[in-house]
Amino acid sequence: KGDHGGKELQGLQSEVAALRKQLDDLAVTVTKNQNAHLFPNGRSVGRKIFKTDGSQGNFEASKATCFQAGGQLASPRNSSENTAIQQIIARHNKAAYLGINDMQSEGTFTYLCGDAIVYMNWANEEPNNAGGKEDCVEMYLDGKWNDRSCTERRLIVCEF
Ligand code: 289
Ligand code: CA
Repeated sequence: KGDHGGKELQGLQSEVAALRKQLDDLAVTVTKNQNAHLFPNGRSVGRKIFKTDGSQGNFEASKATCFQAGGQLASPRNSSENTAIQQIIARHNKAAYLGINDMQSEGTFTYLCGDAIVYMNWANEEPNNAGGKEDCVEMYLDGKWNDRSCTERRLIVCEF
């Protein structure tokens, strides 16, 4: 039998080394592509990507645009995500609707999936349901939130 087993092991080890190199190269390519895609209208936080195409729409139009793109309206679940969206809208100098509303039950804000929100960043004295018709949520340029009528025109920011 001789050194047959040793040769086989060597072969496997060099195959593993080649695969590891391919994986490293792939990681470099992915990072480079992601940076290109995020420049200048996107931000990434963990595995989430927030991005605008610069267009505007009311809440329903914004929701549809993001859904058609394979994502959903930006729905910040922590302060890092909130900051990422805030950076995008500040760059465009336009407020944006978030994927959050209280259409189902006044005063109970949920994500589009229906779950209750786990993070909030309301501006002072918000939400106030002004005029009794503010079921959507906009993010101001400073990152603070205001409940607002769903029929305004706002920057469309999606998450993927
Ligand atoms: O129609 C009321 C809105 O324009 C906003 O007016 C004021 O900024 C505040 O009362 C906000 O809460 C309100 O959404
Ligand atoms: Ca309000």
